[in-house]
Amino acid sequence: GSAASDALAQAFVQFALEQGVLRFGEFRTKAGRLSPYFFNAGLFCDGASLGRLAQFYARSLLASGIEFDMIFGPAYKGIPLATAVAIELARLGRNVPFAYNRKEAKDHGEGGQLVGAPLQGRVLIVDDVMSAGTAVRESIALIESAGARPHAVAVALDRQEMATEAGQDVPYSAVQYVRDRLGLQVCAIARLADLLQYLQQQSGNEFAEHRARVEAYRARYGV
Ligand code: OMP
Repeated sequence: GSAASDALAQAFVQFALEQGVLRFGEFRTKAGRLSPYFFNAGLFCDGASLGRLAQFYARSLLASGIEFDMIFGPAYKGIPLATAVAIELARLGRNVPFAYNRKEAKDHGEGGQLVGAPLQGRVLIVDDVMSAGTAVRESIALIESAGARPHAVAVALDRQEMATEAGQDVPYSAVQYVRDRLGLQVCAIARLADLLQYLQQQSGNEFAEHRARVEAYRARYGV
């Protein structure tokens, strides 16, 4: 990335660590991998930190030059993220429609699975993390079945690890798959490489240990 996006990524890693959203330990990922780090966007759980998170998304989106007509937030965690990003973009003078889905279709009242603006045009998916790529594929299918065009994806963290196809690891990441095979544009505030760069620049044994574990994880699952 550019110097500006590198600086933004480093500031974001620091912010996520300070907020306790990015943690070290032993975590089981959705794809069943034992990870020495985990990013839990649900822990941006007050107004100020969610607002700052939205600023990071908006800045990295604007820097990416990605164009889009509306925002989609996949249930559950994508909903507050998409909402906060839409508010931040409007504050910056770019008011765009947004929508989100329910996990369970409603059979009364307005009915249906989608809430908010009608899904149309070039849709930007706003979500938390891309690992093996299951979550983003669900969003893409949902947008296509509504007759709209999945055009881009914005995530806070690209874990830069092998995607899975039918439960098998494949030698490319979910981001690479979505970008190169599906033709969507992808914007990540930070990537695993940015986390490692951050850890390299910290002194002290605590970070050295985390760094060694994260390096080992990348050697096993990284791309
Ligand atoms: P994939 O569907 O494999 O791309 O994983 C993405 C999802 O995994 C996210 O939407 C989260 O639900 C969860 N996740 C995190 O939130 N943070 C992480 O650091 C790692 C994961 C994960 O399970 O891979």
